[in-house]
Amino acid sequence: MSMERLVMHVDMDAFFASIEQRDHEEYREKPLIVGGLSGRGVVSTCSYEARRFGVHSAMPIVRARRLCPQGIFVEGDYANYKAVSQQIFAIFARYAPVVEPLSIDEAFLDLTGMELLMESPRAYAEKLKAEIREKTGLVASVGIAPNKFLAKLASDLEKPDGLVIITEQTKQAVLDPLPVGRIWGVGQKTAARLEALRIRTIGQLRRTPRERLVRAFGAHMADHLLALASGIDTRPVAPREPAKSIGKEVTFPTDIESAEAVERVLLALSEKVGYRLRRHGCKGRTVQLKLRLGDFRTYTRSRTLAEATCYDREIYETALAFYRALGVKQGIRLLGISVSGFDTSGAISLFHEEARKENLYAAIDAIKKRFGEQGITKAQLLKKRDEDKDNGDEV
Ligand code: TTP
Ligand code: MG
Repeated sequence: MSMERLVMHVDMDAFFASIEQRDHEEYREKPLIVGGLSGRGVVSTCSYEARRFGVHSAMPIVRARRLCPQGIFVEGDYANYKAVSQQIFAIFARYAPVVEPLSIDEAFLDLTGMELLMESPRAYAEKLKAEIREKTGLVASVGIAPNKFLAKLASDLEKPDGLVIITEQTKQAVLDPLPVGRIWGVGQKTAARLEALRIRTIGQLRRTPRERLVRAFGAHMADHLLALASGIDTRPVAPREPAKSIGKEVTFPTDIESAEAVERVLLALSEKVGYRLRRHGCKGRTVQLKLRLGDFRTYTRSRTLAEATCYDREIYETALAFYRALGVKQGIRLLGISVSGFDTSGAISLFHEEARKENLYAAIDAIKKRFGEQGITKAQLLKKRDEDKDNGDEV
């Protein structure tokens, strides 16, 4: 028999916007929208005051302005948000032996076996919320449940400033009336397919005969849906293994010859690797170029930079210098770039220049997140993208 688990999910309320409201008195209690303000910019997030107008994350800024003309629009300061995130994670680390970060403002904490150390789960969550408020001036919402799916659902149920506990005894009553879209991993597509089967709520899903779901979704997906609809989720809370390197390589359908083509590929690869580094909050000191000729002879060159980087430009310039130094004359079959030697401190430099660069890349990344990695690419990569191969420990 397995021991009942106790999982906590913590998610900050309107994270970027709340930090701006904390730091600028004139933004408080106002509809505040944080996002890229350029023509193609999107909303990163907005204050709850702005949400009343229908504004939400990933919405084009242009549309947000139309919905909420009286709103205050700001670009945001990514370095500041990252620093606050580190403060919050330092607090999490003192509340649970195992913390699994999910994003810049949310994490799972495994409290299993700690029941005797706390007055009650609720009191423990209240203490955590109070400490976050005291140390950062910000508000978190918390969910506690026997598994990750229910804990994440719980933290969202009474946002902002929520604290919801779901138990084995209450889970069915909580789940049944909710729309299927609230199931983790059920996106608009799956929800529409369920809707076509006249399954709208989690309760209806739970009571659907398995065979019917198997016919529509296959056995694997059917079982997954039924388990979650019953509030069953066995995934453990696991600290992320920190990646050791992040890289990207591409094999060409036909060997490439011209220096111009090589440079274009190196630029595209640098942009991908830079984006991934930033998404994982990593900076690395060592940049490596891998180059394989048509006859399979393979060369790698790496260099350790004076300062760790996560920026496309620096990665590109290093890789390009290696390529030029190699003086290759034959056709090239494969090119790859990776960055390793990560900064463990994760500290963000406070120098102005550094902060400016981080903001610029944060804006680029918001667009990539919205439109996929192809959203912004200065270089045109080769036609045959499916030949691309990832390497490194991309999470
Ligand atoms: P979320 O936790 O999804 O959103 P939130 O904290 O702003 O609001 P909520 O109260 O609903 O939790 O994301 C955390 C931060 O990540 C958010 O403040 C801004 C950033 N973000 C983006 O930049 N783009 C996005 O599309 C999303 C969803 C978030
Ligand atoms: Mg949040």
